[in-house]
Amino acid sequence: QDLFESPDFYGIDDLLTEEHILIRNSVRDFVKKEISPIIEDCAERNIFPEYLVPEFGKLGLFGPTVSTDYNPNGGLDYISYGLMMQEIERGDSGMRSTVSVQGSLVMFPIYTFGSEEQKKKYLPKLASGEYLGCFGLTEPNHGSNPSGMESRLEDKGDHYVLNGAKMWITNSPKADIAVVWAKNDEGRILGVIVERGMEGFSTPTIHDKWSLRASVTGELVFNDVKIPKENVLPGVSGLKGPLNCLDSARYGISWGAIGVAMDCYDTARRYALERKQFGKPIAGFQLIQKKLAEMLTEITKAQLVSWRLGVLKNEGKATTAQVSLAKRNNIEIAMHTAREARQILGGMGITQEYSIMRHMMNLESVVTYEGTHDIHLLILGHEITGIQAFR
Ligand code: TGC
Ligand code: FAD
Repeated sequence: QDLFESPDFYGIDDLLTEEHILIRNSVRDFVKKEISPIIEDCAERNIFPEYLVPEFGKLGLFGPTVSTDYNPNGGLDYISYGLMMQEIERGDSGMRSTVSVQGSLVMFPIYTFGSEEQKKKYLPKLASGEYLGCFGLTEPNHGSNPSGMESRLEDKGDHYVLNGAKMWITNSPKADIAVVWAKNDEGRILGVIVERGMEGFSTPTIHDKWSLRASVTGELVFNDVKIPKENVLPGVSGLKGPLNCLDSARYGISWGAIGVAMDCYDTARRYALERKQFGKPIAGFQLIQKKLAEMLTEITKAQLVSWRLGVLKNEGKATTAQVSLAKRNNIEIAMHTAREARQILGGMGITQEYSIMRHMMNLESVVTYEGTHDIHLLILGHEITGIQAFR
């Protein structure tokens, strides 16, 4: 049963508009009714609840910042988007993965770099959830360093031929389309839209994950796939194409991590008030209070970071390094909160009766994808010193 009560120690709600609160509450309600009741079972059985994809579309979760010209539920700001991610990830990081890949990594590049025909053809179907998309950047030999990618687009005059492989791709086994990044004959990175059914294109599933078990992850394999020239994203070339998309997704993840931390904090607080040892509720012991006080402190700081970053994004001023700080910090505090919350629950903390252990396992992916914890530290180090320490 989902009894969640949201902590709001610094009155962050006062910084939100009525529309923000309405959006936040409708997604919170959806999570309570549609995600919380099924998610432990899906995670245990390693099942992606695919039937929720059109429901996410109806709720307006896909690409909310895309203009209403292509998305009837679009035209919203980045705070609305962040609040959606917070609520969905409170339900499960894998559900937020599905939503943020579709919105930030598939719709965003088509909307930002695509031709008018591409926008009209794909965006409405992605917004409604009729199509599911995925984003192929990482390769078996190139994760943190995508500039080394080996996937190739060979120019054959009226079309390209794509060869190569992508690894660890969220949604890939179920996706109708993939936005894929590969190098052309000049070694320049281009984005192309690959459709399921194209000859030579396959999407094997990656099995046996202990993390994000309710999300589906796979490979993208390209064997001489003929790509029509009209499937190339005309508006960008170079690594800045995919990195631009990542800025949007990483921002959303910074909010999502707050949702996880809130869920763990709230579960631990309620449990500590009910559970008695040595004749009194464990919430009455100083060591438990220290854990809860520190959790609330970190959640409050994280809320302020993401809210301010959202305002900067709305003004078009947010920098990559600011996004890195928020993603890195908020996942770290979510991981710490989850670990401390699990301890407050004692033995019960490792069971499926509570969401904490599932969140803990999920966060191991969240701290790795969209740039690892240490890569974000190096992005900040670069910003601070002007010296690049990646290579
Ligand atoms: P570097 O030399 O720094 O930059 C290359 C070009 O890109 C430009 N640039 C950006 N442009 C827009 N937005 C950004 N955030 C940008 N950052 C850099 C830069 O100006 C340059 O442009 P130009 O015109 O001079 O070519 O690149 P580098 O090769 O040194 O790499 C930098 C580094 C390591 C930070 C970067 O490659 C990186 O972020 N690595 C981490 C890889 C990563 O995050 N992969 C994520 C894969 S997708 C994923 O995980 C989805 S999970 C989804 C889910 O399930 O939720
Ligand atoms: P590596 O890059 O091999 O890194 C291994 C370790 O080395 C890390 O600790 C890293 O921080 C460290 N390291 C690397 N370089 C440096 C350096 N210069 N200095 C110091 N330390 C360094 N990718 C997509 O393109 N699309 C997706 O949809 C997608 N979904 C994913 C879903 C899941 C569940 C997971 C786990 C991953 C997903 N990824 C996706 C891939 C993800 O982005 C990569 O796993 C991530 O970027 C790290 O790459 P890697 O796993 O190859 O690790």
